[in-house]
Amino acid sequence: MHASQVLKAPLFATKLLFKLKKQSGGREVLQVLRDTLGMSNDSAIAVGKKLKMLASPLLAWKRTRTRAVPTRVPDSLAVDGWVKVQDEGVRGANELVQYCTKVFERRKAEILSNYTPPFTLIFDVGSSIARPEEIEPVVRFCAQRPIFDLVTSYLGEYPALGNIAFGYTAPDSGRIGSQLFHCDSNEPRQLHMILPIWPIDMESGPFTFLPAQSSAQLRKEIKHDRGRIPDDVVFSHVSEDELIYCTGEPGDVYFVNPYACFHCGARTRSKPRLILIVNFTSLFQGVEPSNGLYSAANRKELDDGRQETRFLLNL
Ligand SMILES: O=C(O)CCC(=O)C(=O)O
Ligand SMILES: [Fe+2]
Repeated sequence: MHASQVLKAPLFATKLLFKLKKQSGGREVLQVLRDTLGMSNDSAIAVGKKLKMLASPLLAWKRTRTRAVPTRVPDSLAVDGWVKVQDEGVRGANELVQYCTKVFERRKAEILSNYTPPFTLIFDVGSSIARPEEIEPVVRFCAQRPIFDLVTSYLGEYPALGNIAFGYTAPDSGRIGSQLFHCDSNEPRQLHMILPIWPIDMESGPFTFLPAQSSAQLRKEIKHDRGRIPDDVVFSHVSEDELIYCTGEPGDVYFVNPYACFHCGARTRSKPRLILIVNFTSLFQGVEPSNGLYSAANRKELDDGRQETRFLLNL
């Protein structure tokens, strides 16, 4: 190590501490631990999470006191990292579908002209939310008790909203990026909520995943740490009929842990796909997304005073 690096270290550490206190800085931790010191991705994100919790002990305590939540986690979710919602009392899925369809129709020309595979993201969330009122119905849907409680029980802490991806994919879309098998390797305890806005069948590129137990086995066999995996590698270890395809009708709701389950999607063939994928995650996740709702500068505009919403948005 150079003398100049040694001198800079305290400044780096101080800046990092301030970032960690604001639930950011995970990328820097990863860079040092994984990329410089050679730690595995999993260990590095675990340390990142610990550091964030240590930097905000009161907040960490508040968000992990979840004993009051009565919901039992269904077996398939507990064991295999996924569930298709049946009759857990979830309301408003059809209304949300109608709403999303309307948004698509209203902005169709712009969405189609901006399209690049694997999808155009229709809600514009970056470091701030371009049109907070546009995503308000989605946040309200996520904050309803059956969903909030189920996710809380699974995560073991109150969830924060990460990305909300309302995505359009044109037919015959190809195979790049998230169309290849991968795990979202930033946080072990997270869930995607997957909702078809248009009907999804095998022609319209369903979200496709390998359940958690088989994924764990595959991870071990190929010594996977991170990154995308070519199909031929996956299928030399796994039979195609082990995969689960999130096909279905508008308003169906799936939950899948995208860390525990290898997945890919948007491999459209003859039909386009319109889907809503919302990520529920830990506020202290090892590596934070650049477009997470819980860190968007103007998320306060979505505050409706309800406790669930406030947890989801980190208000
Ligand atoms: O487009 C898809 O179905 C997969 C997207 C994906 O990998 C993800 O949301 O984590
Ligand atoms: Fe993914």
